[in-house]
Amino acid sequence: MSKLKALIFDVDGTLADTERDGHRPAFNRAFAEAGLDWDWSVELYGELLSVTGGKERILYYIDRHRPKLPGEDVSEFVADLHAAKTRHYVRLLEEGGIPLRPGVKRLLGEARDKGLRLAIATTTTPANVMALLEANLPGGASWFDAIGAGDIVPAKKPAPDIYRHVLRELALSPENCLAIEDSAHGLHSALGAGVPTLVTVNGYTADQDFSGALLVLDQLGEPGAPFRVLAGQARGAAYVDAGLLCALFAAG
Ligand code: XBP
Ligand code: MG
Repeated sequence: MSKLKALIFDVDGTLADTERDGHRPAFNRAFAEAGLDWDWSVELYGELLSVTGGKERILYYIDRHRPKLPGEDVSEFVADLHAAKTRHYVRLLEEGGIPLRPGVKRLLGEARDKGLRLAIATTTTPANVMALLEANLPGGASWFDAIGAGDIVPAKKPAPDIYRHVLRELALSPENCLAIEDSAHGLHSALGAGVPTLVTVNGYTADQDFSGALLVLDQLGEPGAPFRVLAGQARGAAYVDAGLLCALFAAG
């Protein structure tokens, strides 16, 4: 395998566990604000997460659960609802509601110290990325050479578009990069662009199929708080650091 030059991080579920207690309540607050009696439970949201993109997820919900919606222009209705949801979500992040997952801040710092470039490839709305970083890593957005997010590409994950976009922004080949993802959609998107991928699962994705991943863990881990290996070889490591990632690459 080639030399590792950059780490490309997914956001939701990877940098932070944002879906259950972040995006989901933000959607529900937007629905209530619009006078809708829609309420996405933790369980229903797990079903809806099969669709990436908040606007696409609302459309899927309408199609599957609320087909009798008044015949107004649904796309405009959904766009307005999603904009309200994003306002609620950003506010929730600004209130410090969602911390970074274990090991994320440490790994970002180590990667920079080791001269690895950093990037983000996510389906979520750009404002959400900036709010999450600012709340947890003030000024941290400048650590990333490329931030590919939301509607910047025509097709969202599992399509490879967002990873291909970030690779172009980095001017790097996929084999010089490592993606860090949380979901099967994210893994397929990265692999579709030829980017080797490490997966850290979460409550919504633990049972998904991660065939093709370099390594599947329950989290990145911290010194004294080891990860659990779910698939692949961790070479005796107890937490993910830049050294392990470079060793995984060197092993080929
Ligand atoms: C996860 C998504 C996003 C979020 C909601 O993105 O699919 O749609 O669930 O954010 P990723 P928006 O795992 O690629 O970070 O409502 O802004 O889409
Ligand atoms: Mg994700």
